[in-house]
Amino acid sequence: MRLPFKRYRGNPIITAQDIPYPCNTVFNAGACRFGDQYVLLLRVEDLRGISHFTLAWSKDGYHFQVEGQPWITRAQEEPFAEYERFGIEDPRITPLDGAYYVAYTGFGPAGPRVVIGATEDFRTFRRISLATEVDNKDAALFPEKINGLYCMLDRPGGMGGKLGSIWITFSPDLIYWGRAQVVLTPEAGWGRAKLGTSTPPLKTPHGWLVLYHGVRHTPGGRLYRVGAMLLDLEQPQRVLAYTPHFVFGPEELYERTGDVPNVVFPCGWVLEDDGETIKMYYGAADTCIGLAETTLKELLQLCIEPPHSDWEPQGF
Ligand code: BMA
Repeated sequence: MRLPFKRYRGNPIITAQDIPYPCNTVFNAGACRFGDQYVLLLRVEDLRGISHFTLAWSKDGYHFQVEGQPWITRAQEEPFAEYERFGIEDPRITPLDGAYYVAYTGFGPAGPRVVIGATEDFRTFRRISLATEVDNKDAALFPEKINGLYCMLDRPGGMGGKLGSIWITFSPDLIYWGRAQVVLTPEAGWGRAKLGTSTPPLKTPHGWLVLYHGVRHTPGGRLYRVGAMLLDLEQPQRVLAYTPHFVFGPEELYERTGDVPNVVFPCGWVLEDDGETIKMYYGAADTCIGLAETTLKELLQLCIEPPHSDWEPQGF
């Protein structure tokens, strides 16, 4: 089977050399369109090993100009400061009601938890809530309210070697979250150890399309790959179909080697104006950023299996 994503020939599109100040690595970026520009919210890890977010801008989605200094750094104000002391990681951007919401991982002494903030202009950023308790990451908001509630995918549990599943939770105000339900759990094979949402849900006539990552523990370390799932438009806790096999995995040298080898980790994607072409931005080996493209049609065609069926892998 041919996997649907084509890597950009100029990969990696952003490396630590492109950051105009000293840093260790740049990876796992949120992505969206803003006006006539593509925006990446880069996770930059500084030389202390603590991550912050820096903006990068592009007219064509391939060539990015990185801003001269960090945009969002660890919170100074409580209650956020306590939970971001070890840094902020893996932002997912969701345009919603005229604002751009960012769900990210706040990392502190008590563990990782999900933080939500927002911007209207990519200049000022306000933190809204500590949306989950600790031991939770990989969160992304849906781009509209469903049945009057904000909806968010997240991944409670999954730390310290525990199996991790994708969950959904609901809120009237982005602060109080509840009615949580499990969405997708690990199965045998490529996502045996953990699953987590990768990209914010994209609305299609067939359902909410979401990329998710699956982790497999191997004797050589953890292997991070990507699958796709389709959620019901009205009841987004329902998985209509998914790709039981991965659709993207580490192949190239910059994905195979780096601070954490064998990792591809998308946090953002952009649907082009043609309504078909998708640009997926992903962290490679926790060291740099790659871009791969596909079409909506190809991804939807691969989401054919109801989850947890007796699908037998072929050709793997
Ligand atoms: C996950 C997250 C990501 C990271 C990945 C691979 O748990 O922490 O930020 O890219 O591990 O190291």
